[in-house]
Amino acid sequence: MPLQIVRKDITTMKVDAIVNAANESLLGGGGVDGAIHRAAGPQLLAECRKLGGCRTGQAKITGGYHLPARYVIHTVGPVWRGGSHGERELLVSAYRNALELAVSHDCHTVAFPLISSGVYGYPKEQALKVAVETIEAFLQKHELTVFLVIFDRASWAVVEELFADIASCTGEGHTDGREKQ
Ligand code: AR6
Repeated sequence: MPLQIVRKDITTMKVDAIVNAANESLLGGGGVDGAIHRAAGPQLLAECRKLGGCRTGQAKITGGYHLPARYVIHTVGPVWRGGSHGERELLVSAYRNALELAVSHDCHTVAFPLISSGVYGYPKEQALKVAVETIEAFLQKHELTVFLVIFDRASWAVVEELFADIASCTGEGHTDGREKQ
């Protein structure tokens, strides 16, 4: 199952790497970033301090410390500024660079949150489409299992709307039907 969309808290995912939707400082924040730092413990922030930040669309990797995941891949999605400021390209780049880092660290299972769709304001439906398209394209060329982890009710409603035609939708999580093609 190369891409699965599931409704969970990403900090509980038992995968090789979880991806953090961070900011350029890499020094923590709210949303999924705050949840990951809380669950990983203070050693994560100590390692992040040594990384010198991360530009939007780029990605950096650290240990997972107290998380079940071995690694945290920190990437920075774009702030939504109306859609004509290169937001899509930057979001594609954030997913792609995180996936490349996962492969170069021999990860076989990776979990992503819906990057930029919270505090950074990227419209949820568009954020979901970019995530699915970019991950699917990457999986054409790489052996990897990817989970797209949806947390909040509003995002899950968008998933159900966009993928309503998929029979395997259970309400707990479902498989992106594209793999059946
Ligand atoms: N597991 C999975 N997804 C989660 C979790 C969780 N535990 N918690 C929240 N989400 P956001 P952004 C979802 O705001 O938009 C931070 O302060 C959330 O429902 O975390 O990329 C950073 O430091 C939403 O769908 O990230 C940056 O400053 C998605 O994760 C800024 O926010 C992304 O929401 C980044 O903003």
